[in-house]
Amino acid sequence: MSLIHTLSPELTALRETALTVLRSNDLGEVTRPSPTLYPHQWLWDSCFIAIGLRHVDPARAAAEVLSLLRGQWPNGMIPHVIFAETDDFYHAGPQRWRIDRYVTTATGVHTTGITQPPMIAEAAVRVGEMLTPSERADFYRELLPGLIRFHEFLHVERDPDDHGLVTLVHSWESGMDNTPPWMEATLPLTPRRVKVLRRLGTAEALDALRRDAKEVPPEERLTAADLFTLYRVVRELRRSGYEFRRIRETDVPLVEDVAFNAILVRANDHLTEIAAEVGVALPKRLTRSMRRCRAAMEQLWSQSTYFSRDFRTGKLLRHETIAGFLPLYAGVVPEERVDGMVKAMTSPRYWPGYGVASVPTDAPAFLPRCYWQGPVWININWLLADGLERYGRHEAARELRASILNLISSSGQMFEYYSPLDGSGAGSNSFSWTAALLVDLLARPDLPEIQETAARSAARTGVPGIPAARRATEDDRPAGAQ
Ligand code: 2M8
Repeated sequence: MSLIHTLSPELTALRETALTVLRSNDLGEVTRPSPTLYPHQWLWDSCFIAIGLRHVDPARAAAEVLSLLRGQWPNGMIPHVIFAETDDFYHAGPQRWRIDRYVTTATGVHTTGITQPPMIAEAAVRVGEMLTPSERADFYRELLPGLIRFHEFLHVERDPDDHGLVTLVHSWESGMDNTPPWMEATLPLTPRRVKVLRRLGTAEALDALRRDAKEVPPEERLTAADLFTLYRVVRELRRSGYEFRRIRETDVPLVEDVAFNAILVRANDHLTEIAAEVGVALPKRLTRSMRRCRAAMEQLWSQSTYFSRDFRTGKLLRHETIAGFLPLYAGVVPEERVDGMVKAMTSPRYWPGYGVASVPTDAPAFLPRCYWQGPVWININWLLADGLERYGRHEAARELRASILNLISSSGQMFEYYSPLDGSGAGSNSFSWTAALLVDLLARPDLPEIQETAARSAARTGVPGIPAARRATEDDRPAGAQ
């Protein structure tokens, strides 16, 4: 498919690298996140992948989105992973979940027993933009019944007390597996043998038992102690038959996750748009839940940011993370808060020069190359840029996209995540959503302005993509920050 702008030779080569990654991870009608670490289909990965693929092959992108329905559960849940048949090396494969004891999925495929951020409606609308009106109507009609059931599942099964907010039962549902609020919420479930090893200061011994750190150094992943705790949560979920009313009787962490709910609010808007376009009326109960969810986001605000909340205690989990900015993407932030949030996001605490970090650089948990404990993730930065734009902060959005462009082009490779301090790549390489969202960035109509901003920042500072706001607030660092 042709691009709006002619790319420079460097960007043409970078785009080709991205397309090669997408091709090599293509399993037919689904795309795996990466060749070794993630050999199956993940829910939100497929959505971000479709957002990139739409520029190359819109029909294939639509198929990527629709393929998620293969795994739908009878209760409407769309699972976080649909397992490919061939693999047996993924560290949390079908044997951990044993879902066949409890359900039969839409097409009999094996899946996990949890879900992931509901990016499907967003992906559908973005893919829809690239289809002809009649292709789009067909695509929407095929997707809609399953998508409605998924949103109903979230609002009913996962909000049984009518709080308005949806509750997650595993940090893997948040997609941000080891961010500090989730690790705090999960700590009480630490298995006894892990506690003993921790006490003895020998928890690293567990690294020998983990399968996820064969391709990626363990220090770039969550700790073995955290990983084995997450496996224990899976065991508890399995024993509860994956039913929320039973899960809530256990000590499984239950979190009203701010990022997930923000994505859901936006997805609800998209769902409404999709249904209207094909003349389908959404169930009344669902539209009521959608309104309540949007309004309930306000309960997550405190002083200067939004936090996730513990479902059982009703207490906010007061760890600042990038998730606190996603209400901008949802469009639920009152205008008087926006400048403060943008200032925080573009300050060196979050944005020391290479995109917005997942955890602020002065937080005790911050580790620049460790998974969701500090690195820059391209998908969340994509959501943030979109949120900035929604609020008319076009310059900040452009700076952010320029920074991401510089970040990916400086390594020339599609890493899973990058250090916010020096831009070095970490985690898995040949990572699909990095590739797909780069393709999306390069297809933007405002690419020339983004490139100009990127070139200016790099030339002026020597550091790719330092935002204007940072220069203005160089002295803003909180006392005690490094
Ligand atoms: C990571 O999570 C999986 C478990 O779901 C894992 O570590 O094995 C997360 O980064 C998640 O957000 C992502 O969807 C998944 C696949 O890329 O990997």
